Amino acid sequence: MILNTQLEYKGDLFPATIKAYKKDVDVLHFSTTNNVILQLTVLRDSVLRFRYTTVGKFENDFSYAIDENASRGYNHLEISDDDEKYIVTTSKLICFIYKSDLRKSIFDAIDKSLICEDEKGFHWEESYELGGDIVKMSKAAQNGESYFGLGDKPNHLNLKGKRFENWATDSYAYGKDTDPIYKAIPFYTALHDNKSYGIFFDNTFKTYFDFCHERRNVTSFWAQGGEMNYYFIYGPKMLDVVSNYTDLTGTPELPPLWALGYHQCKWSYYPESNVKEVTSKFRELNIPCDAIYLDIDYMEGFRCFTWNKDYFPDPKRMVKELADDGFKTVVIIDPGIKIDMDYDIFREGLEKDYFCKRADGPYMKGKVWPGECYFPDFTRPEVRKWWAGLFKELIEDIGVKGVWNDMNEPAVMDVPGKTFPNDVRHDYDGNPCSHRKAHNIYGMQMARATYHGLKKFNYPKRPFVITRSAYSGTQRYTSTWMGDNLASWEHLQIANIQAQRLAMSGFSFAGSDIGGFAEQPNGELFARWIQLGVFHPFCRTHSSGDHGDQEPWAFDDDITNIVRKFIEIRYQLLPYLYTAFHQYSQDNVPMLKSLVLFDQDDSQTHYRIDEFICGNQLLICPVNEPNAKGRRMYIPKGEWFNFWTNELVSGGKETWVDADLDSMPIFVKAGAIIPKYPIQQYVGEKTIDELTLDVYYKHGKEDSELYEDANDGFDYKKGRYSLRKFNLTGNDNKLVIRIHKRGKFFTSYNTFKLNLIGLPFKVKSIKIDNEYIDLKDVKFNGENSLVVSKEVTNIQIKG
Ligand code: MIG
Repeated sequence: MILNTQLEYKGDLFPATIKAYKKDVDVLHFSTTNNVILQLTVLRDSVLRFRYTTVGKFENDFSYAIDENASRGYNHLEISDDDEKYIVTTSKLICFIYKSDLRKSIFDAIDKSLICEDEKGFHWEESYELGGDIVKMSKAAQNGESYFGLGDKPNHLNLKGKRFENWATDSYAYGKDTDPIYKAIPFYTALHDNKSYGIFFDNTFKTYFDFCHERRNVTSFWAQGGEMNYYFIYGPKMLDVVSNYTDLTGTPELPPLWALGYHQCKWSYYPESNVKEVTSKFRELNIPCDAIYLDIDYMEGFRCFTWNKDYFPDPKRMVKELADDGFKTVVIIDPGIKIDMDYDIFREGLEKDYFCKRADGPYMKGKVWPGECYFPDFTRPEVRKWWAGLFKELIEDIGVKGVWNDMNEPAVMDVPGKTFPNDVRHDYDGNPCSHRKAHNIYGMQMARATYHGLKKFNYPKRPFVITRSAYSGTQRYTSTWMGDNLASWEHLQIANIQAQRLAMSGFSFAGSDIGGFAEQPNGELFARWIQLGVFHPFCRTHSSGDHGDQEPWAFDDDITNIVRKFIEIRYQLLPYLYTAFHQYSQDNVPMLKSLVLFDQDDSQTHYRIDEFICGNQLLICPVNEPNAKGRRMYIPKGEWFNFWTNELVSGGKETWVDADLDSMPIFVKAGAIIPKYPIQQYVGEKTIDELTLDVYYKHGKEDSELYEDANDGFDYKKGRYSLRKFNLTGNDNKLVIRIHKRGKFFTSYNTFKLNLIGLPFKVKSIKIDNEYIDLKDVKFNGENSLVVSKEVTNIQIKG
């Protein structure tokens, strides 16, 4: 019913003709006769930002996602026009902006091919109910186009044919295709004609993405409010698209190395004796483990920053004893603060007015674990500062090493929508708004505040934070997990997809609850899940615990042995994983690469979901089915060595790979040099006095890297790191390795032990930095191994 006092519903509205154009260095403004302005910013030759207003004036330009250190600058920018259009040219892109309707077409500047084109382009609907616009964008889908990304969607890796929603949601026991779940990461990459581009729609309201679902030839995205504000990122390599997005939204600093170890968690380990029983068992059974988690029951009535003294009479002593045994203690902290006048944190929050309020003034009251709670407005800088300060005792005094932020979607029990009502007010860093706009970044701002607290009080050591909810950019502050999954074979597959998808969405430091959170896996499923989990950047077993135990020894001895074997492989690969983390942190390279990201030119890879590359050179494929003795998988093009047998296989085809329960398909790229540590029960248990390098022969060239530093602390930022680049070149009777070192860090070891794998010739001479070495010093016991000084720069092996 439309009353005459109401505004007239106008349906979709469109920009009219461009009437004015203005250039301000790298920012171009196109204004239409109906008050629409398109602001086009040329951030880089391959990155354009498009921002629209429908009221002739832009609001304050503010984003939680964009990293203040994002690189900016182009090599070439030229603007011209003809009767029909404006033409913006950079060294990578050509963008047409049509004068009649503001639509755009974007081309590759080199071969002039069409990359992405507006269909209706920008349009909008006025939101009479809430004010502002429902902003929309539609693009013509290109021939054979595929779509990837969007964070944590538990769906097929290739998003084509589907519609998604971004609204952070607590999703206990979600299933395949449940949408949305915990995170909102409105970034996707598209791929057609071997060229890839990405779109990051930086809008924190509820957003939607439709990939040829509503209309087969159209891709569209829209939001319930805010601005049409998106970044167009061109590759043409998908890896460059992902890296550029990651550069825009940031990467984390290096985590302490122990955070890449194995973590054990359960809801809940208590009292202290139970915690100790678990940690002692790891040491007794020689299963490496670096972190132990305390879930909500460690608190006094679920009050954040308190301890239940019946269960944990002396937390400082316990944390110290655990630390002496190599365990880092991580504790959960939720956002809800219990309404309780005898609880100092509640009183302080109330007095200082730090809690979220409803539109008309009352506090936002919601029920969570502690009962009725108020919730800090983490979108206010002074509240974040206060929150960070609350960690002083926990970290500085008690010695807790990591904090786990849960329920920060934010989750509220027993209410429709399971979150705050839309009218709740937020500061949004001085841009006051309702929960409609702040919902998707609430968890991010909580994790950010937590990170700053840990960074401050754990200094000079590095902080470790893990969050459940996230928006684009959250990866700068914290690691993440996929929330409450389920102990099923299907969920093992989902976990694999989610970790890959998060990595291609800028968020590499992620892992699933190994074995499944809800319900209980059998030993076989747990073993298969561990096998996958040890190749995820974050590796933690967690379970709700109400369906039985889920520690490595909770099944039978065979399973325990398999679990140990794979966790040991992870500990051996720590320098490899750490190097991958460094490449992520420093160069924006995702730590996991789906095959499509690894080789987009091979169309076989576009629909593969199980196989992925961990780091740059390990090809992993989990076994997702019960009773399997192996599986079929796709080996990407190139030459690969079977990790177990060192057998060489040529890729570009599907093949059967044997993998009994104590094995899984793992391949190493030919030419790779894989650094390995000895097995340790926890990071730092042993002084590393020799580093192993597994050198895989290749006919041709391959580059590898090894990054090392003190494994904690911030000295690496002052140049105290060591980065070695290995260039390997092989032919029929020769293998040459050149090593180049950078950085001022001195490793604890002086020698490398090289294992030469797959040499097609018998070694006749070895020359190291121009000196021939006596072959008697080389062990040839089926495996060629050779010890060299870590300072060597050139190794020549001849047959
Ligand atoms: O309402 O803290 O996803 O990892 O163990 C459940 C208890 C709250 C949900 C988390 C889960 C955690 C659990 N939490």
